[in-house]
Amino acid sequence: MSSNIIQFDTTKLPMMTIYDFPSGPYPARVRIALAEKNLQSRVRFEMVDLYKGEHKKPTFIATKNYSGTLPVVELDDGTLIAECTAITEYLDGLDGVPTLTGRAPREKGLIHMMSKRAELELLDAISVYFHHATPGLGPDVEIYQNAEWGLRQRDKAVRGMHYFDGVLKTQPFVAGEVFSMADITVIGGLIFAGIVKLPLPAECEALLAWYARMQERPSVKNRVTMSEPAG
Ligand code: GTS
Repeated sequence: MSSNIIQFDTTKLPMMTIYDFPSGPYPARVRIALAEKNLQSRVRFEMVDLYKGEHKKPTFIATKNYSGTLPVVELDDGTLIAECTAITEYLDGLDGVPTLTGRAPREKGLIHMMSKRAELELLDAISVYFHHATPGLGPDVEIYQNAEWGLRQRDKAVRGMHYFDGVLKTQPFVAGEVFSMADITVIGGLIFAGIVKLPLPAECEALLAWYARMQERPSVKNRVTMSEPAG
């Protein structure tokens, strides 16, 4: 059977700049997507130091991202795209394989639902825990903290881990039969869990096994250095 996959020449694409923080869990989502799409060569990274609060400086807010978060993609025509889901959509739309956000309506719907759920129930919850109930980015950046809210979000994230464990007991990937943006979002959540030392419950065997498998992927393994092609 002949393959109908058309080789996509990514080197023809213009360069983009990504403002990010190399070890951050949200930037990891975009770094993984870039490597999965084999787009590493089209990117120059510009580090914004979160611990120095560079992402909250008026100039960054005014000229890069109103929300004061990373990552942000700047295209060669000056267009700015923030929000990991939007960035992943953009990168996916540049074509090439694999598809991370789905092609058919049903697949797209499931991937977006599960990715949003991974944000709500896991990644964003851990982020709130980090910023509110731990020293977070330090006193100069964390100007308002509400520890009780942070701890509630930590508990929500642990419930989220059990939820995704249940999902992965019945299917190999977060949104079904293939790797997608939804897997990347859960990976981001578990990277953040590692940073805040929130352990994955031992009984979440399916989630643990899936995460071990995910960490074998070159896109995940090499996300900080971006040193090797996705393979
Ligand atoms: N909804 C945003 C997205 O999906 O891009 C959230 C982005 C986000 O929270 N990014 C983190 C950030 O800017 C980066 S990292 O913590 O993962 O490195 N945090 C800084 C802050 O002050 O919230």
